[in-house]
Amino acid sequence: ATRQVMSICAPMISALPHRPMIVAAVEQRGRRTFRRTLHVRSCSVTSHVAPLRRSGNYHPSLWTDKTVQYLTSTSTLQKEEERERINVLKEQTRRLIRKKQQVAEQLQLIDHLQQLGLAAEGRSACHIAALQAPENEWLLYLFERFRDEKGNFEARCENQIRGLLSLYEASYLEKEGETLLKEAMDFATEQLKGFMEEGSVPEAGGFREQVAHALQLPLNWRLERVQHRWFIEACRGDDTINPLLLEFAKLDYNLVKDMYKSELRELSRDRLPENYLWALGFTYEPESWRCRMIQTKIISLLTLIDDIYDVYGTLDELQLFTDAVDRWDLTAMEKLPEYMKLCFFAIFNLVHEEGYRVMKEKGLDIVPDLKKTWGDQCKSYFEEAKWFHHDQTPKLKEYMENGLVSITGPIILSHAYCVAKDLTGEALKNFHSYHEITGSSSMLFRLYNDMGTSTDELERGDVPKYVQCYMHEKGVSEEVARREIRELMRKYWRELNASLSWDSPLEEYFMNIQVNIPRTAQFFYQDGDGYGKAYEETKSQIILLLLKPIQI
Ligand code: 0FV
Ligand code: MN
Ligand code: MN
Ligand code: MN
Ligand code: MN
Repeated sequence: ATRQVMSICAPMISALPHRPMIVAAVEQRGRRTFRRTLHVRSCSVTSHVAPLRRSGNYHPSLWTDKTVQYLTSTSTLQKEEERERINVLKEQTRRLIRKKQQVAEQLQLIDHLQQLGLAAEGRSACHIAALQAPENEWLLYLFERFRDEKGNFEARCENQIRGLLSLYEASYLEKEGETLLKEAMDFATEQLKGFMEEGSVPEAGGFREQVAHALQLPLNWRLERVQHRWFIEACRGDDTINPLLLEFAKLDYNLVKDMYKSELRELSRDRLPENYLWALGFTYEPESWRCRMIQTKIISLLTLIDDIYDVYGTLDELQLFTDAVDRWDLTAMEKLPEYMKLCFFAIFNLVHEEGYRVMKEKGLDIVPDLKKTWGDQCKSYFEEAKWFHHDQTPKLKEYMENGLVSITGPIILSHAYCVAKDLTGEALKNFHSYHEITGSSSMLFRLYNDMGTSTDELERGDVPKYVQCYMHEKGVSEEVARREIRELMRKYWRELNASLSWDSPLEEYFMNIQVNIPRTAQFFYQDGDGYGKAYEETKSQIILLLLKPIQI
């Protein structure tokens, strides 16, 4: 049976040699079996002349199924002890929060909890009105204080620099039209850079390193879980952080990591730590495990399907596949080329399996929404394939309308929404109203991806991406295009920040995913294609986030 499945999948495998394979039945292939697969294919090709296939030439998988299966967790006994200790620390943290009366102190505490990966603790333990004030009054207050002293930083005490650092981070929550925040951003950036250059930021407690890290990239743009790990390590000697919190954070981090490992082991037929890292970027909270599981699966499928549309499929085949998914027509499967059948089946099963579960647990039918989003996804891929095969460069507007779907933002958000723990009938009915306000998140995802991947994509033969469409339409150089696109991304960030404040039973969970999509994209694409080329930063972060515990 395996042989049969392998021969069915063979064309798919040979076209996409180094992209992840999702189909459960396909066994793990090392390089050797891989060659055998190719051989199987060449023996089983039917009479007609096979079309000339292009290849994506991605590198081989870095993580074998064995590695994933042998991921070990802490022993149960030790885990029990750690849980007990965590409970004590949790109680002490709560007391700490209650004790701090000054808003400034509370804010600092909340900030530490967030950066240490204990945000849930901060949220459930207290509700600080100041944090929820839409005008960010506390921030303006902070800024005013600096403004009064502008040009008068003689003292340069560490506290002032810390204040500036908070101002800098907070200013990235700006929305369109908040000129004061923009001023605050420029001011704080300039001041902090100046202090760094003249060496007046103290080394002690890793403070200098913290400032350099912040200047490199603001907190609001960072992948949360990666930042937690970094922060826990970076603040070891930092005496402004309560040692209780630090101990709590380390124990909690390691325990939650064990949970991630068991999720990964369960998914391992898809064997893709990289995809899991995307899902973890979208939502890291232990209670969102259901979302991580389904995201990892759909990302595996989407990556494969994207490559079929980008590289492997002929336009006729793609038309068939698009129609089949659009109509959810199982009988259309007969007409699909062999290599597409399993793929179609996998989508079909995934959607119905999840639909079955949600109906059983909540009596709600999520299947129509999921079907629609898969249909839209394939149609957007198909649009790009047509541009490519007809050698067309779309108008920017046209490219983007399509591109913010093809990048998978909406499909990811739809699945996140539908599997939400707190999904209600009311929320499901309102699903469509959320769709529109998620635009800036998907837009940023597309732009981060295009900025990071389009050079390689063009080389291997792909549709012109935003950078190229921009150069074409505006008649500017690549350098200018990239500079202006970076500005545009700032605008979408402001738009995204502004959209994060509507009411819904899902509010917090869904909002977080929306903002985590561009953060995760920024992480993967900051130095080029960190997904296609996953052996550097991506690999070392997988090791830190999923394999290597924090030294207590
Ligand atoms: C597609 O990248 C791809 F593999 C992504 C976005 C990583 C997997 C993550 C998700 C599906 C969330 P590629 O640059 O090939 O995408 P485009 O749309 O440019 O072909
Ligand atoms: Mn692609
Ligand atoms: Mn594509
Ligand atoms: Mn791309
Ligand atoms: Mn591509």
